[in-house]
Amino acid sequence: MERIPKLNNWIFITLAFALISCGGNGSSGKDNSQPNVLFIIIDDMNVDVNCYGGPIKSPHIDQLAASGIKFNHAYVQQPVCAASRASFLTGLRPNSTGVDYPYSHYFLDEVMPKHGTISRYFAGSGYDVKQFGKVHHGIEDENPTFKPKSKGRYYNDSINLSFENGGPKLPYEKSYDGDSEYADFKIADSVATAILAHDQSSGPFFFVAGFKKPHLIFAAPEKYWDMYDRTEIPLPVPRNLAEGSPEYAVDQYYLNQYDWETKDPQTPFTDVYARLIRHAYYASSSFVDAQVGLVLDALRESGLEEETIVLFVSDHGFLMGEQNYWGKTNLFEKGVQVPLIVSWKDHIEAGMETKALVEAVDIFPTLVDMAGLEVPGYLEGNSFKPVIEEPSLPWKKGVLSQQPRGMVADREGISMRTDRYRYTEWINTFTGEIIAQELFDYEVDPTESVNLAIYSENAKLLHELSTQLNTGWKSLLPEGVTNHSTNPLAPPSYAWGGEGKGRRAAWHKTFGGYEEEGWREATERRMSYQSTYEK
Ligand SMILES: [Ca+2]
Repeated sequence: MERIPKLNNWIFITLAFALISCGGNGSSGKDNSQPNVLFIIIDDMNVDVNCYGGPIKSPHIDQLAASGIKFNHAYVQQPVCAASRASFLTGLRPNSTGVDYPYSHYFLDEVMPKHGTISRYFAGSGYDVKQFGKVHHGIEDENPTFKPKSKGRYYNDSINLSFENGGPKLPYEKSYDGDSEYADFKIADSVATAILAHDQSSGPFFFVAGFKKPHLIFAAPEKYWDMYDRTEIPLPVPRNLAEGSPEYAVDQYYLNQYDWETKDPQTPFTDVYARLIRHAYYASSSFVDAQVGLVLDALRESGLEEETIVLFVSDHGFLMGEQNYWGKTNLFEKGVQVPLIVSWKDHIEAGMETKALVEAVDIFPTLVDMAGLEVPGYLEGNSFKPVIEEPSLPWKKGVLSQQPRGMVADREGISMRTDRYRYTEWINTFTGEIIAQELFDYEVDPTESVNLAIYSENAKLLHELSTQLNTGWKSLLPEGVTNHSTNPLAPPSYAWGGEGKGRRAAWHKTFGGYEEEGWREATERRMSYQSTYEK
């Protein structure tokens, strides 16, 4: 149900605060009219949570949704940790960040120093900024005011011990330890402590709470497993890759990382094993839901709910056996759709939801806009504050996600979601040639079981959608909304750090040269290779 929020109330309160701040605290340099921001980021949580109609028990996330507005069509720009976070933390799209996986040299050496991140923007606006847990992927933000990064291991200690002693690398674990043994509890506890210790008279806070579960391995204490009867856990639909979709629509990477039932992507899991893995993911999700609850409890206890915007999001979705696939890095609906909730007591009416299409890249401008700060012109998202004020407002015509494939990203899928369709175009990244198309119509096939692009009667529709997609994201903005950003196209991702070793090796094998020569020479060499190929 969509209802109109208490707009007048918001305006009244904003005006009242403006009057108070004009008359009062100008000399301190702190503006007490500005709201706090609590930005909660979950790792690998899809929309199978209860408040999105799914089977995962998520009472605290549900409660947050019931207290504000729930976005039923929110999408990330690239469905993998590093690329998605690089995008929404900077407010830039993947073509401008140059990040695939992990963070690229271009991003770290040029984009971050030039533009910074949402946290740095709020820090520069006088906010007390602290980041907790997993915010970026693979780096700690170097700004010394952003701390502490919570100590606590990714898994619980007993699981680490099992791995270290040569035990199987299972993708799941039922633990008999308490919540407090997990990193996510320690992160929640740090955030809660910081909220309760905050002195609002010293200025607003911008706290980022980055949780690590339900990301693999799907681990949780026993009590979260006990919330489910495994025999009642639904099986994935559709069980097989959509009829007519290319096999690289899913990449099966995750089946090679752990000791699953089968490492053969062509062999689906048995029903028994599929239910076990889903059970583990549900338990791990319910566990992180409880940690989110600790943070929300602290906010309530602090008495700061009316002064604090809460934004909850996951960094991307996750397929749980749909399309015969278990993992991320795919452009199906459940891979790119994320839970997105915004709550602000007495400013946003409780219990609203919207079907407006929004993108994770919109989060940066939205939070800045809601806080009453100036939205930087270089951002490649647009504030969706108008949708929060009017959930039925006609909004974006389409939203975009992308996912490269291969160690040197020789092909890439670019996907557009409209109100009714998903259109995905797979291109050869050297030539730009379209090598495959996918089309799903959610009015007739909500689970994406048939790729309608294979039917000739859809040729006209495919042409229209392809034209729309290739006209670019600015053409998909709502009527009357503009974006004047003009950022340079990033060079192809040249991977940084130990995690990028294999990718860098593949690059040098394909394009020649040595790793020591530096990323700029390597990316320039690849681009010249591409232009040669085009001739
Ligand atoms: Ca992730």
